[in-house]
Amino acid sequence: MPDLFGRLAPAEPATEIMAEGAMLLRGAALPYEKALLIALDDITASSPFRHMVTPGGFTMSVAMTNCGAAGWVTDRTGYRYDRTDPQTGRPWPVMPDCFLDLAITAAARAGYPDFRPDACLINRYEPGARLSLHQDRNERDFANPIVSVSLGLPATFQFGGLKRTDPVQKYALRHGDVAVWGGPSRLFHHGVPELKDGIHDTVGRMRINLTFRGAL
Ligand code: MD6
Ligand code: FE
Repeated sequence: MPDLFGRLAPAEPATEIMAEGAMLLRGAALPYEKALLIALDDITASSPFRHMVTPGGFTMSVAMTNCGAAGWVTDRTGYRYDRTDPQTGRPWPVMPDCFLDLAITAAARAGYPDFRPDACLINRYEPGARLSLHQDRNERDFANPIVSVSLGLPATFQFGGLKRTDPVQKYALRHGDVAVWGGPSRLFHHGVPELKDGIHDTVGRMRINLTFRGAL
């Protein structure tokens, strides 16, 4: 039924295909926004955001924490998934139901109905923070997609190919957007250039990214 202005409400938010197996579900996290931000406060109270060090000795500009059975960590010895938070010595906080529900629903909409994440890496970008072009390849089974949720300030997402030198496409990721990533593009290179300064109404002066994985 068209509204007063003749507009038809979409049954589901718009989707864009980024590559074979990779989809952008615009606004798919908006119904979960409040629940996600409340749950995030609980997680960071137990396992705070921290700037990890790469095997090469560089401190990352993106601050990270995790929830779920395993968390992604890096230090001088390498990248890995760890069942305990090395900073607290305790298991990572349990994955909240609203995180799980969003990840499973989004994956199913993108064609991955069997996805059950056991890890969620949480990235916090403050203005100037960036993540250089990389592949996500520390997970055990690449049959699992990755579900990536953007909250807060907008960012540019660079999306390349299997080779580091493949041409890169750019997508604007906004508050509530969800990218789902798997199949033939599971190992494509991707990155986030320097976050521009700004203030988001509900999230403030930062961008939060939740990436759900089947790690173990
Ligand atoms: C980010 N995301 O959006 C960083 N990885 O802040 C990632 O590195 C990423 O968005 C794998 C799949 C989707 C992603
Ligand atoms: Fe990644």
